[in-house]
Amino acid sequence: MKLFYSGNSPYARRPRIVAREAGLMDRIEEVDSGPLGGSDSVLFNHGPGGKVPGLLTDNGVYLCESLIICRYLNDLSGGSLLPSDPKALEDALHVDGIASLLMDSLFTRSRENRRDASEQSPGVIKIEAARAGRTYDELEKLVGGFGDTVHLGMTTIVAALGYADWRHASDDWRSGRPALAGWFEQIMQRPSMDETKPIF
Ligand SMILES: N[C@@H](CCC(=O)N[C@@H](CS)C(=O)NCC(=O)O)C(=O)O
Repeated sequence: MKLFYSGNSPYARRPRIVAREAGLMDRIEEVDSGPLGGSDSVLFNHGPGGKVPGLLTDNGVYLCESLIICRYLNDLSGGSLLPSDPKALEDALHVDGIASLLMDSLFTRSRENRRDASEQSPGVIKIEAARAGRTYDELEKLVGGFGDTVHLGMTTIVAALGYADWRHASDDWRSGRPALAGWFEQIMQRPSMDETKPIF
């Protein structure tokens, strides 16, 4: 399989962590596809999106969208990154949903911040900053209930918070959220998290 990514993409980081945690790296070649956005990108050989991540399966099928790729990798590993207990599964999906919306919110605001000033929407920036703040607070409440076993929701939190450190350092998400900060520091010791962290 080939996993198309770019170095600091939080969306691409998700399946990159999942592939490592699921023990699938011996079956995956990671293809650095940056810089993104060019009309001649190699990504257009595989579909209309031109985005990372993308996964070319051994059957030659191209999968896009981080959620779908993570689901596929989890299935390939026999479901190693989602609990089988029904209530624990709901809890893991609950966390993955919240972390996903944090990632979308952070990404939307970052893209807005990088637009030319004449094209920026202060309204969007304000709405997304408030959404991110609420989401950090919710994760602070939830993190105490996490066990030691890594699941998909945790991988998404790491990708989102790592992106926040890069693009939204002024959010200072650790401030007033000691449980989340401590959990993040701990989980970043794992090779899967460390090897994929953004460089800035
Ligand atoms: N919903 C997509 C979002 C992926 C995405 O927006 N990736 C960005 C990089 S972080 C990208 O490839 N941007 C290139 C472009 O917009 O042309 C997912 O979950 O995979």
